[in-house]
Amino acid sequence: MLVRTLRCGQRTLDISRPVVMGVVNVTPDSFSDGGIYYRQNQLSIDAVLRQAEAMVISGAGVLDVGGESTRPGALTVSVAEELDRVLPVIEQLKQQFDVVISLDSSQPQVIEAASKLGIGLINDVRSLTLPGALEVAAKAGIPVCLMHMQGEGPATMQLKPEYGNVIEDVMEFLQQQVARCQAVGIAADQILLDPGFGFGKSLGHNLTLLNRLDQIVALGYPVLSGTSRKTMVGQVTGKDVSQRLGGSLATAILAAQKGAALIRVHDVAETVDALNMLEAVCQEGWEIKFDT
Ligand code: 8Y7
Repeated sequence: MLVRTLRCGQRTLDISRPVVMGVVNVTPDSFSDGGIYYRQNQLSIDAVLRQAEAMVISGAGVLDVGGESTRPGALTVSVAEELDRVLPVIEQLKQQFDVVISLDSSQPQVIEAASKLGIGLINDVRSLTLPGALEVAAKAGIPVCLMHMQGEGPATMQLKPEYGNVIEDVMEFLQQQVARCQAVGIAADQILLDPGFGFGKSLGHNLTLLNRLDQIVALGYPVLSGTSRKTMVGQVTGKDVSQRLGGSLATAILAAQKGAALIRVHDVAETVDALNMLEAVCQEGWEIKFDT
């Protein structure tokens, strides 16, 4: 099998099979986990580290640390606050765990500070469009995940999503972002793409994008898929955010089958099991290997 790898700073990620990225939200107001690390508005780094450890033991290859809630309608947070939230957590995660640490941020100052702490991936839902973000990302020399979002940001993106052809529009946007990255010297093998499920998209848009994810994969860059516990899962299953595991696992499997390289999830252990099951069934030569 062709081994595909992603150079993430000092670490190299084997992406010849889908890698699970565990979500580490350092926000008091995340929609999906509701600020589980906060007690009376005080961040508990211990609680974050325990959760991260469980994710690593369960098989996460990447931990995605974010200090800005990007749920629909979320309020903005100051750069100082974001730095305060994420830097101590990144520092500890780097020390304690042998996985790639990804930074979920759009702010150039946060990206710059975190890259000095040795993060291995920049995950920006705004595709490095804030002034200065592209330049600090290029300087960091680590992979960047470019995500599609329609609208100005989480505050307004869900008001009225509209597309000519959602696949074509998303692919065109992503290719424009690739060109911007290459113009500042970011190598092609350091770029990941993401259709941005839930970011300025109706249910129909999200379902179409998942169904046709292979077309985005065919652009030739590793694709990150993030559907875990999202509204699209709630809309189909009729379930509240705490009851979306089954629906989320189905979307993870679909994304993996269509070629996604990274699957961003809250429920790492369950997703790893589901992906291992998928791999066992799809593996070439399994008939021989498991013949009795
Ligand atoms: C995504 C993401 C979120 C996603 C990438 C949530 C930070 C909302 N979603 N990053 N971030 N892709 N690359 O529900 O889909 O987790 S936050």
